[in-house]
Amino acid sequence: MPRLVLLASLSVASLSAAAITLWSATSDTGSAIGSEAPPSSQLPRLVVQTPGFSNPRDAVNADVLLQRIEFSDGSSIGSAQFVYPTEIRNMQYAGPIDRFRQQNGANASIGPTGIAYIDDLDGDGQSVSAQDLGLFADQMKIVWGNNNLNNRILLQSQAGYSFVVGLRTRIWDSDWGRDDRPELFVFEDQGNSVMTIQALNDELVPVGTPLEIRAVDLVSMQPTKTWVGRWGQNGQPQSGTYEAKCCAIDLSRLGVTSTRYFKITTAVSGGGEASADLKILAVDTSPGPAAQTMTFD
Ligand SMILES: [Ca+2]
Ligand SMILES: [Ca+2]
Ligand SMILES: [Ca+2]
Ligand SMILES: [Ca+2]
Repeated sequence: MPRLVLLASLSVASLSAAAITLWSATSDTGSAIGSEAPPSSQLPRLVVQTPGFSNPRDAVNADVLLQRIEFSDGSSIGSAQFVYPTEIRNMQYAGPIDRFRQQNGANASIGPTGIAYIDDLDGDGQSVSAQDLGLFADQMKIVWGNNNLNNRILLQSQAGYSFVVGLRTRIWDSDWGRDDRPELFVFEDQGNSVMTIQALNDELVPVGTPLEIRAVDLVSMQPTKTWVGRWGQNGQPQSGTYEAKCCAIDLSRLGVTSTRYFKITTAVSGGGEASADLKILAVDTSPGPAAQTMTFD
């Protein structure tokens, strides 16, 4: 309809030029899409259970459990095989107090319940000390060490943060090239935040290529949408829900074939909001390096 309105306002003499302009604009759009890498928004099926709640939106004060990841090739991996983070290092946060916390449903059975602000952990809630940073990193290992998507960290500030994540074991890409069996799963409330992931070697030196995850990369989970809880600044549950969205990353997008350590940074620059509310886990379903290099023996 907009095109018809535009054409009607033009003289007959300019019609063909206008038509060419419209055609080339359409063509440019088409070629831009065609030359892009495959969309990063394709997710495997992420099977979530909410014990005791038939409607998953009612479970946001309880457990929201990721039970299984089903890949497009028909394989699947259960929660017992998830590779959780077991180290959080180099925690950086220079934002305001009462804005950065761990969170879980008040009635959850998996993970520590309630909320805990980073600034409070040293007993002095007026500032964020080096001790706070270390204690929060310790708590993150617990919060991120389970399959309850309701148990996560949450930031209500544009100040941003950064830290290094160490997985329990090294994970290997399922295929050295780009493939649709991702290894890293990033969950974020509402999918409206920007962050950068940079793979590191075992000496924590950057390797590969930094990957920016934008809001458009964080998409609704399937086969069903998943919801997590909201809490007010006073620590009380709020009505309503946040949708938990996900970005699934093939290791090739980080420019590596395996990784154990990676750095997460949220920065205000880049046009998105920095306040990522996060949970991250990994899977390792590859045959492993020995099998992949066997033909060279
Ligand atoms: Ca403090
Ligand atoms: Ca892969
Ligand atoms: Ca790959
Ligand atoms: Ca968010």
